[in-house]
Amino acid sequence: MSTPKDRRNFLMQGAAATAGLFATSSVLAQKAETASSSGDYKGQGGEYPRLHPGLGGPVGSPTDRGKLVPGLRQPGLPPVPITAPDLTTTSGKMVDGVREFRIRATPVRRELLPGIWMNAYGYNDQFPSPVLELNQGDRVRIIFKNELPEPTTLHSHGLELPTYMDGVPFVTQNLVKPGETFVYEYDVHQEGSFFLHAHVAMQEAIGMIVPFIIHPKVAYDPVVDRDFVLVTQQFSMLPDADIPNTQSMDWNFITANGRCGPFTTPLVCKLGERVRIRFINFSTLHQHPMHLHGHTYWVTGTEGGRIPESAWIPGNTVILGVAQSRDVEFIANNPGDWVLHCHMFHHMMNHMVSQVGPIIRQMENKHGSKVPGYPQMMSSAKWTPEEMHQITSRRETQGMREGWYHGVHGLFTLLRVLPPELYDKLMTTDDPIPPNSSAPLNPPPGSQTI
Ligand SMILES: [Cu+2]
Repeated sequence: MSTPKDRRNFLMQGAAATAGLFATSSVLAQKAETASSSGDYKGQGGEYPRLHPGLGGPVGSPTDRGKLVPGLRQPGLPPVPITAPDLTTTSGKMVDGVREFRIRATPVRRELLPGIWMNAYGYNDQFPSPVLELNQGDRVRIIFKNELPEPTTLHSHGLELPTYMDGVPFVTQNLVKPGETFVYEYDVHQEGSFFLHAHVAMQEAIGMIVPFIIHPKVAYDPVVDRDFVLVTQQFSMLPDADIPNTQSMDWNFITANGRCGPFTTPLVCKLGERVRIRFINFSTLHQHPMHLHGHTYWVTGTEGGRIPESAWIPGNTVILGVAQSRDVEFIANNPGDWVLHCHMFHHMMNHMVSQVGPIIRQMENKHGSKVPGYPQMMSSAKWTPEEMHQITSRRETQGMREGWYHGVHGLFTLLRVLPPELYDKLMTTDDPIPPNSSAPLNPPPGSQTI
């Protein structure tokens, strides 16, 4: 796991790698014109409202829908470290100039929802794996130990490396048997949102993915203040089972970073920041059109790395094909709690049960309750107070609208865009924050249903 010392070293290396290049960059001059943390952005190419929604400059201009508006972070710093809600991150350890990670393939139990546990495979006893962070240009060494009861390998998806490091059983290497260790080592010249995974279909279907984020030598321009990772997966875990059926062509749980909504932990940022979200889809069968409310983002990267600015696409829904990654960026200039979810309707459920409509209504009448079991009993409406407490007691959810969790299911999480004072109170103190502190932030008079 990443220790504070590891993280400091990682940041220092990044700073050393980038400082010289930044000093000669014309980006610096442009950043100097950036507005302070309050007020609109006024810089080269026009204006953009940082604290409220707005189009910015004309289509095609640098401030068009916030396209090239930088974050509030000072220029010249190394890339901002990854935030992966519900996962850990590590930048490994530098050993004789090589960035070294120790990865163990392990059985793991994961609580997808309060009280609903899945037995799966992961790495370093986590599910999904810790997120690995490294720098473009690193030589990386992955000391990979197999602690599973079956053979496996570790494939580096999309990396341009020597074939004998590619981790494909039989084609490029022998299987790594239980208890054995294999060392993967190669130079990394790419940058972007990559991932490693087992290269055996049944093991992939039971969750074996390692997010592998390669930061560029020079922080991308425009600079972001937040860099989130969300890994999407799907599983078929039928009633009375706690192991996903990896042969199934069906599914009933879809996860973001190993949890289902509303147990997913919200992404939290400050109003006015530039935010990047890196989506990685490691689902067995399905695309996920990931939709963000209240904002327009630009699609800035794929599993192949950064997209040139001229080819960025604006939108609010980006399709993640299986084994694809997509990076999106935007200025979080619309305060409030915004859902971020897959828009395939059956992916907005847990256990294939909608939280609205006839099934739920049936549950609430005395006849429906005579049929216990699947799927009637599978609803947040049936959670115990202790299980509900698991949902509502998390710090990142404090201050949201009361009962918010009834509207968040399946491949669903939230982006919370908070005024700086509320953000600081939430994330840097333990002060109680009453419900309805953030959403709606400013309900216009008469806007409520009567
Ligand atoms: Cu989906």
